[in-house]
Amino acid sequence: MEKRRLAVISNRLPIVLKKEQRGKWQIEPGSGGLVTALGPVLKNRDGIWIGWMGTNAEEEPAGPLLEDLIRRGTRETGYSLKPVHLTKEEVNKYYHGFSNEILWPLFHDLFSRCNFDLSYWPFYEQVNRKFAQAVVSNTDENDYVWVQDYQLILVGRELKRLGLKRQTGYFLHIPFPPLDIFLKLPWRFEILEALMEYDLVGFQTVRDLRNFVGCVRALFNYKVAKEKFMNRILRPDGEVLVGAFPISIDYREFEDLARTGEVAEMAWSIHENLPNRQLVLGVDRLDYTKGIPHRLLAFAHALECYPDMRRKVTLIQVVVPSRVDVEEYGNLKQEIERIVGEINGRFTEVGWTPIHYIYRSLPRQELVAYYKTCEIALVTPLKDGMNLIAKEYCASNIEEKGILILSEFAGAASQLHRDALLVNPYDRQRMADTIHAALRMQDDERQARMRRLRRFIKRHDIINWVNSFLHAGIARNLGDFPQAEF
Ligand code: GDG
Repeated sequence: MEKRRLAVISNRLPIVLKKEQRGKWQIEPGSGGLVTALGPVLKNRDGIWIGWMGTNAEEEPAGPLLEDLIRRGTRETGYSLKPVHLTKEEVNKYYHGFSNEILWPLFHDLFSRCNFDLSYWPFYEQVNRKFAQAVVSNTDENDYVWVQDYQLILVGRELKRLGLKRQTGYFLHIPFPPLDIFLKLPWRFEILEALMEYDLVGFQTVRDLRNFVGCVRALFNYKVAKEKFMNRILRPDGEVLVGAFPISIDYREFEDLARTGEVAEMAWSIHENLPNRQLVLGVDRLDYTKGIPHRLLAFAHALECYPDMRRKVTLIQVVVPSRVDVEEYGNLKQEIERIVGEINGRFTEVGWTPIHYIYRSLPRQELVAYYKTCEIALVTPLKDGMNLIAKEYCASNIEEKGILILSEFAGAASQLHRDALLVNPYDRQRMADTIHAALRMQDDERQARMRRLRRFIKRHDIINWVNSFLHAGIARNLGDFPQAEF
């Protein structure tokens, strides 16, 4: 593949700007799979990352200090960081508003949670234009521009409106909804048209890809040429390639961490403090798409239907604070805590509490210790683009005794369906039955399933994902890309 400079455009930069207690500004490196995966590629290609710093322009440190912090970030990451500054109103209407009150719920099939406030759209356009302007100022026409996620759908369109010629790719991290749901979006033509302004559009799964193609056919009646691994949408003034590129994790990082002495010690101490029982793990960002109340109620139903589980099973539910200043999320937190309280109040006996509830972000090592030691992972979102927890659990489960119970509505199910136990998160009875069956599964079956899951994820890791996308985007064919046949 030819070596082109890469520009990644995402809502957030891979560094976080923080004000310490004494008023001094600091930068901290961002975490997560995308940062880990793209870091080496960006370094190797003299790349740049354009994004928002997560602060309101009105509150940011003064110009020279900010520039100094950015320079430090650039030195530390090894590639250029280019911040986009947003005002408080822009953050409210583009990010909290259009992105998180309209696109997020709609694309997760939760139409009734959408707030189609008319004042959001102009800000969504305005901020996407700002990002496009940052691309104009920081790239040249030999660069490959890779835009990430639902907050920035219009960047490709805005680049064209600014008269800019760039080869562009776009990846959607969340699901793409089916036609009957997408049709409800008041800006459905604009959003679909804007997606077709990129040269390559990637989705998490073939199901998302099919939904998108279905919408294009219904709303635009464009011809779609099928190829082995991708589709080509033929517009009157050009074509766009669309494909499925299931995202993954840095497998090696999780496996290596799970093998360290510190993690082994933490894992041992978790089980030591909860003796003679199997541990079931749930880890989620606080979000209504993750199905946390449904899962807790299914666990309670299992305790009700299968009394042999009592005293022998504990559910550890980690909820990571997210979007905490949004009322809806505050309400969800209260609902979760009420349900946990009720279940514990109802079933707790001396020496046994059925649910251990943790509401904070865990250090990576501790998270991996839970992944390594818990016998079952319950990953049951109502809908999810992929769900990385499912893959991280397998990568960290080095003793290969764990069982993954996975929602059929997580993108990960499209890859892991053979060896995970699939459930419908709305079906409380089947969830309860599956938890009970998992607890009784023999060691050799557990091991065979987990071994296959681990082997698959190891082969299809995040590096493979980056390479596949760039190969398709830059070389404009998928060659031997192995993951998404349709
Ligand atoms: C979007 C899509 C898609 C979680 N708790 C802790 C912690 N985490 C980290 C995990 C994992 C990440 O957060 C969560 O990733 P998910 O994939 O589950 O979910 P979203 O944040 O909703 O991400 C999703 C993803 O984009 C990628 O395309 O899979 O479908 O919604 O990496 O490790 N990390 C630490 N402590 C915690 O307590 N350190």
